[in-house]
Amino acid sequence: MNKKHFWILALSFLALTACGKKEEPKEAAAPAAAPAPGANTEEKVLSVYNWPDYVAKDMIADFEKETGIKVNYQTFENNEALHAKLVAGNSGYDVVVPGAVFAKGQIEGGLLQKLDKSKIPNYGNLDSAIMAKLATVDPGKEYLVPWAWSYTTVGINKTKVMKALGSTPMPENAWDLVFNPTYTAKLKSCGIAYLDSPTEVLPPALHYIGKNAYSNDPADHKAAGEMLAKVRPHVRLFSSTMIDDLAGGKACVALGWAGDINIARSRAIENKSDADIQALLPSTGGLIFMDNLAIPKDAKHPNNALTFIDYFLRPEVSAALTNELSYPTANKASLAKVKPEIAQDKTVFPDAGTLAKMVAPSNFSNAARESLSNVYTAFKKGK
Ligand code: N2P
Repeated sequence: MNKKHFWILALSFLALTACGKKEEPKEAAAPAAAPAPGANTEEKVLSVYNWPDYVAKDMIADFEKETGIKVNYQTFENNEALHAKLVAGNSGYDVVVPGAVFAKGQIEGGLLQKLDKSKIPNYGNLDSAIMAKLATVDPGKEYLVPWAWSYTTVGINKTKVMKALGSTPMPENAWDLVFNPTYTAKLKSCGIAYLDSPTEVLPPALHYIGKNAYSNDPADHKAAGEMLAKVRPHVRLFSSTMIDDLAGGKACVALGWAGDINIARSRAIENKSDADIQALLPSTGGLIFMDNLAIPKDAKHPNNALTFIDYFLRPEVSAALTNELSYPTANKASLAKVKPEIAQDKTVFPDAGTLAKMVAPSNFSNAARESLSNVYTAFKKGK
């Protein structure tokens, strides 16, 4: 079975399980037993570095209360920013959350440390099909525990988009809304926002022009850059605050993450705005991503980090992330605790047919990342 199909199968299994919510959850592994006295002599502090809007509201406070470990929680905006910190070393972080697209190189580059699974009793709650697939990024499954996954796609404020398009019907392929000048020229008026990093924008652009989304070939990157140059004048924002930009009306179209687009949707509803925000499922497929908990090589508090990772793997803790922020996790034991309206939302847990069309996560070579970065910088500058 090729790479893509293995991922799809693993994720569709999860999606199906999430929908069949009838029976009571089988009792999952009991919460971690406290380590034997003296086992963890680290100072009771932990530095966590995660993406924004990616943690359930009470998780950190509950963890601190229960364990007495004080958490210093900080956020980064893209994989490139996290990677730069890891490469520089002495980041001070004990837990980081790299995307699979960067994690392979970070493991190979010696930037992460092996996880002592004897200190993660809840490890068994992970979905073995997804873990088997993650082994292509993390051979031996020694370094990563998945945090959450979703896919990069197009999000819209439907009312505004319909108005801006006028007599032009919605395209069959939603990627046209951000990459085809016929549409972007019209949507410019209500605001197009892109994610802001080479490895977020170039893979969908490559996919759109019919190339491998994770091509290492500079000629492909150049071709994607040429396509992007045509829509550059129509792009209003390179956003690291996509939730607010969509919910607050700065943008009517986003090249963004489905999870964040769904958060924007909920936020607009809470704010009683009339914005009808939707994550679309492009006919040619979105791009699946998976972000993973990992411990930097030089972390000062690896045992506290393992306690945190194990805490996250409790079914109810993982489920809170899915329920509050509409991001699925790889915690199979959490699925029975996912609210039915989330479990049944096809933009959160796409059905098997939709997943089958999506692009599986992969990674770039170091040389490719440099070429992507050059193409991206030129794209952003050009106007
Ligand atoms: C932030 C989610 C980040 C996911 N809300 C992108 N890898």
